Amino acid sequence: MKIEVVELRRIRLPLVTPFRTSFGTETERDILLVRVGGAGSDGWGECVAMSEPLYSSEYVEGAHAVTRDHLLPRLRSLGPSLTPEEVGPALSAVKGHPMAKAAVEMAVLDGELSERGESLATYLGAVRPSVPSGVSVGIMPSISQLLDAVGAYLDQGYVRVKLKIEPGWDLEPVRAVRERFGDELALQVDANTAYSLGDAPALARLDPFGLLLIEQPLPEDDVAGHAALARLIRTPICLDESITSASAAADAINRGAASIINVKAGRVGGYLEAKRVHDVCAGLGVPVWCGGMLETGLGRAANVALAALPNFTLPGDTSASDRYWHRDLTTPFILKDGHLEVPTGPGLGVGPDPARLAEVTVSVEEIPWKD
Ligand code: NPQ
Ligand code: MG
Repeated sequence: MKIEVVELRRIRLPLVTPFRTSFGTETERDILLVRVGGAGSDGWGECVAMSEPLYSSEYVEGAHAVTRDHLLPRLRSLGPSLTPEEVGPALSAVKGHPMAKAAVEMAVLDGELSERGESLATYLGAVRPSVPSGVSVGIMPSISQLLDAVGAYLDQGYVRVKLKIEPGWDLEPVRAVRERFGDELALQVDANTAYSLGDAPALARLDPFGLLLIEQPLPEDDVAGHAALARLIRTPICLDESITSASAAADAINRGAASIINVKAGRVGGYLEAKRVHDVCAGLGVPVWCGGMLETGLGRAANVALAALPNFTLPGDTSASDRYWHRDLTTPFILKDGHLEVPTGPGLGVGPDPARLAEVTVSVEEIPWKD
């Protein structure tokens, strides 16, 4: 596509309910959006960085600064016309900042594919018209509130439940959910790095509950620890934070640290690398599922397209818009029989509703593009 203007926009969206994980509680999202304007169409990218560096080292102010000061100048040096495939290589000299890079690449993907009239799903290699929806359930003040929340999500049709856990909120919530909703419920847990290898005996107490997986029990950089833990517990280990690229995925799998992989485009630097994670895992016979970072309809659309690839054989954290938002930025994603439809329109297949966008915008920065 030929870029004529780039805009960095910050929006504020309140969550329908506070979301507590082992690393903190979120009540609203402060989101960086990237718009690349071309002759014919706009492309939108959504940066999944949180306001504080608690999930990973990135955070929204840092992502905004690195995008403006280090990523966009390199993108501009590619010349007036560029393809999505050129974005990653052009930004690779900048170390780290995968969420910022992913947002820039997503905007160019949406812009280019919109011009070509091709959907992101088709471009990535989607094989399904809809994807099964799981829901991620935060740490609650009490077991009874947790059971009410899980019951309400099951009534809405979610096909898989993930409980956020931490030391002191693990065995009892899992036991209570199993007792109330039965052994047939597809149930998994996510620790967001809250444990150490010394907690192996406590984590082994989850073994009898038939969990699909335990996600990221140990710190991001502790692949060896996860391999050791995998020999001490029966629940399959799935890695999220540790998987920063396709080669990191292959390494973790080959070292016995993970038998399932969570794929998030923001964590690995973009949807093209996310597809490579999918491909590498498929080659090694390891199933993957699509993670979530409390995205608006823009990021949600891209995640749903990604989740339609063949090796996404487990339901993802691809929840409906109303799991997080009173009103989404785009046409909302709605649960139909526990599934979300994969958009078929050009690019993301959805765009921001102008009135809603204006309502939630906090700042807009236009980046000079032409010389
Ligand atoms: C995970 N996501 O799988 C993340 C964690 C997470 C859906 O569980 C603001 C932005 C708040 C990103 C809270 C889910 C967040 C966030 C949790 C990501 O580990
Ligand atoms: Mg996770």
